[in-house]
Amino acid sequence: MDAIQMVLSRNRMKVAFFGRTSNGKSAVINALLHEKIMPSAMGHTTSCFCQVQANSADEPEHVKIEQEEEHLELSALNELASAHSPRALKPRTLLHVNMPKNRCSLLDYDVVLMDTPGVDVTAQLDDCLDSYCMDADVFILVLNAESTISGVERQFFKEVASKLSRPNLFILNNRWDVASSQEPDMEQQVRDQHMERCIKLLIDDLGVYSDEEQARKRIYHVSALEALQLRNGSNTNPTSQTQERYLEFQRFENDFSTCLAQSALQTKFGHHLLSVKEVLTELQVDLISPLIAKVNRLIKENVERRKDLNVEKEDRLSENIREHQEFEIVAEELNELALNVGQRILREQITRIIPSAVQSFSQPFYPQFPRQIGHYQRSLSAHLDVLFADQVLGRLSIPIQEKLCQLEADLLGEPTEETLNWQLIYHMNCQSLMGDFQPDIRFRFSWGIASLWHSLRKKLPLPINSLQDRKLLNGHKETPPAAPLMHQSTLQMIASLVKSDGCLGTLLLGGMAVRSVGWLTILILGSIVGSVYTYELLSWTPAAQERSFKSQYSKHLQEKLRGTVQQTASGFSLQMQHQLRNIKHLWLTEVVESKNDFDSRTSELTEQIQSMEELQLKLKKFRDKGNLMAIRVGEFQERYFSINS
Ligand SMILES: Nc1nc2c(ncn2[C@@H]2O[C@H](COP(=O)(O)OP(=O)(O)OP(=O)(O)O)[C@@H](O)[C@H]2O)c(=O)[nH]1
Ligand SMILES: [Mg+2]
Repeated sequence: MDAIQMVLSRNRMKVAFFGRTSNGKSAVINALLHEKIMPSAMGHTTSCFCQVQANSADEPEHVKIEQEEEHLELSALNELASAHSPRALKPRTLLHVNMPKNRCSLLDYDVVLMDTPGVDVTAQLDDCLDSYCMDADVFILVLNAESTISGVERQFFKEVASKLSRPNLFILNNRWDVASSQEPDMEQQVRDQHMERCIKLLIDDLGVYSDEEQARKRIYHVSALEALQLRNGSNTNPTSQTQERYLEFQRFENDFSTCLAQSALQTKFGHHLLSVKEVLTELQVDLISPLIAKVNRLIKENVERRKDLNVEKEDRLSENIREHQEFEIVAEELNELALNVGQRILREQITRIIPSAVQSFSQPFYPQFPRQIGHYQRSLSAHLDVLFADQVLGRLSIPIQEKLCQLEADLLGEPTEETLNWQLIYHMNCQSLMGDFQPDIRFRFSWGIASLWHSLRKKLPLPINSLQDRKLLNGHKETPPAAPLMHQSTLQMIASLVKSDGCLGTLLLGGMAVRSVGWLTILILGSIVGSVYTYELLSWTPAAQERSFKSQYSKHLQEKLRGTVQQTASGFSLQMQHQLRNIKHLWLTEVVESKNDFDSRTSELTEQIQSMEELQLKLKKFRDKGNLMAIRVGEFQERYFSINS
């Protein structure tokens, strides 16, 4: 009972007492309560259905008529429930008798005792029986041992048995004290007769038991009156027969309590037990097992995903190594391009483009105005600057940029804005290179001594002091030449002859010639020279002077540029390498980002796998607990429910 009380949610167990009038139903209840609570007297006494139950802790004992709010004193019970009282309630009424729990241990177990009017009265009250009594867990038939079981009682319980399948039924042959004392010699025979009839009722008429032994255990010969007297202290000196009957009453009380407990287990706890088993099965089949399977599948999927990710990472690493090797090859090619092609372009500019570009340069040339020549030179320089820049851009910068774009596209997917806009920086600035240019466009007779001297002077290093600090035609000042290295005395003599611009020198040389070849020869030669001189003088037009200027300009510029080819090409290479470094930096950043992304995805997957494994472990523990609980429930069921079955 304690166990049931702990487990059940205080659902009350009902015990209904039936029997003919004056058989002692109310007396039995009073004996169970250890005091005379219910009206009990000779003749028809209990006038209505009386439900004795424990009240809530803070409520005083009281009686209450069903459907009414008023709480009446317990003493009103005798007036309301006794058919002998003028205020007796009608048989259909239900009266609640609320007692403190501590008045009777049975009430403390939330048992409701239903006292009823005699079956000779209640037989007519089918509807009341149905609503007040048919939900009882235990039925107690109180017979009068002085007589035998009546047809009314038999009929009544047949109806009960037809409405309930195998009701828990106890039969009390009450008033055994009176019955056994009337015919002491016949006691055993009477007892056997009662027993036989009751067994027949239980097995044959009602069919609640199939086994005679089982039926026999539910039949008692008691004296409720004696039991009450012993319990309330009014009989302090019981006879051995009284004690014997009291022992049987106690046996009934004990069996009835056990049955009540069993009934409680079956009707109340049994339902919970089934629910528990059902819930455990559902949990196992519909929730835990599918969850474990699902978590298993997720773990496997994530482990596969992590494996794939690692393979992908390894592939990406190999790809990066290959990309790096390709990068180095392309970098080498580009370096080659910048240096070698750069040099070739620059050399082509010097040898081929400068002469043709200078010659094709077209702008009015006014040799008579030195300032105009300077302006002409600046324009020509600017023209060449643009031409050279275009050459470098078209033949070197664009191919290099295309290769850089391709490289970037291969490494990064697409070229960056910076590389798309990249080009070699190349400023020629011919004007500053030609800062020391000294054009000489004065007329010189090709056969003249001065001209020959000029030709010779170019081949021989001579001091030209007289030319120092002379203002040049292009507006520049002539810079002093390098010091002579050899033949100074001889060459200085010849130089002094031609320094007078051919006049004195010509006379001297002419005198020397007359003396050696004769006048006629000289005259002929003079005519020829004169004709040639005249022709050349007339041919020395501004256009011829421009051509001479351009030729000198070209040669000078070529000389200047030859020394810068290597350095300029190295500059191209440096610019290209700078851009390469930028591309490499971007690529490395992407490689690091990609690696970090792989690492973070891998660790994310690892975390997910770990948490799923933890969940799986918990689920398995939960499943094991469920299994253990199912085993315990099974054991419990076997232990407590197999008694009745
Ligand atoms: N000697 C003796 N008298 C008993 C015993 N049980 C009950 N009585 C008396 O029998 C009379 C009737 O008892 P009740 O308890 O009122 O009987 P009941 O079955 O409740 O009767 P109704 O309420 O009318 O249906 C009372 O005077 C009791 O004192 C018993 O075991 N021995
Ligand atoms: Mg009664």
